[in-house]
Amino acid sequence: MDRFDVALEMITAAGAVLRQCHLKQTEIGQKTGPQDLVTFWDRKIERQLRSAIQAAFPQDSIVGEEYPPEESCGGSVTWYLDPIDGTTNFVNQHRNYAISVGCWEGGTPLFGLVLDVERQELYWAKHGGGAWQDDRPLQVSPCREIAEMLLTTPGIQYTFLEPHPRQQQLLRLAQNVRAVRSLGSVALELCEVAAGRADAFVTMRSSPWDHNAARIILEEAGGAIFTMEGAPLPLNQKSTVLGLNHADLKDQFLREA
Ligand code: 2AM
Ligand code: CA
Repeated sequence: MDRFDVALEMITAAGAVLRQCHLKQTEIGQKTGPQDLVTFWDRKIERQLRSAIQAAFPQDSIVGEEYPPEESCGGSVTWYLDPIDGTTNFVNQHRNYAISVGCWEGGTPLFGLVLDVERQELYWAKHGGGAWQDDRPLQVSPCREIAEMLLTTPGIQYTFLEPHPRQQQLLRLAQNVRAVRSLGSVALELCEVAAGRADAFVTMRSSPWDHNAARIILEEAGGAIFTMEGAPLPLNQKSTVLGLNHADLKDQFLREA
């Protein structure tokens, strides 16, 4: 099996485990406080994903949310894993959460998979092969007018309500778009832009495991992704994120935001 097939098999198996699990209160823990949760299942699923990769490709590096990075044993391929993207949704709703698996060779994307676990919908892209939701091709929206755009953000509190250097500009942008929506998952919301159901995405907080799979899907669907400074999105650092249905909108967006 090649890396994509291993990824597909392991994400499908992990999704089945999460759909069937019954989360107990004793399995929910806080990382830095009540707004920052981790569960037994985040860790269990990440261990399961890591084992599958290590068994098939022991030379690869692994960067996941819940465990320290696994250094490369000579290989140039890195996997970025988020066992549950949208842990708060997993805890509060048991829906609107994803498993995110991105695979890169150095700075070159290989493929990304984002599984909407409860809807059993798989978003995926191979570099140069277009973006897909299951067997349907994805295409970003053609919308170019900010006033007609649907803006999606996973974190209303830290993106719009907490003070930061771009807060006033982001508030103005939020007033100027058609509507603002929040699902609570970086990976699923970037896939919403890829699918043309949202036009733009912003967050002041994202980590490599949150966005390194979905960014491949967004770009393969015709979209573009940057930091909120308009710079290329880094691969290995936490960052702000601006996701767009078209790269040409960047300057207009950064003027407004
Ligand atoms: P997570 O569920 O894997 O933690 C909603 O807050 C979205 O932002 C989720 O995708 C969440 O990922 C992500 N996120 C990234 N960094 C965050 C942070 N520091 N605080 C809260 N959410 C964060
Ligand atoms: Ca997570």
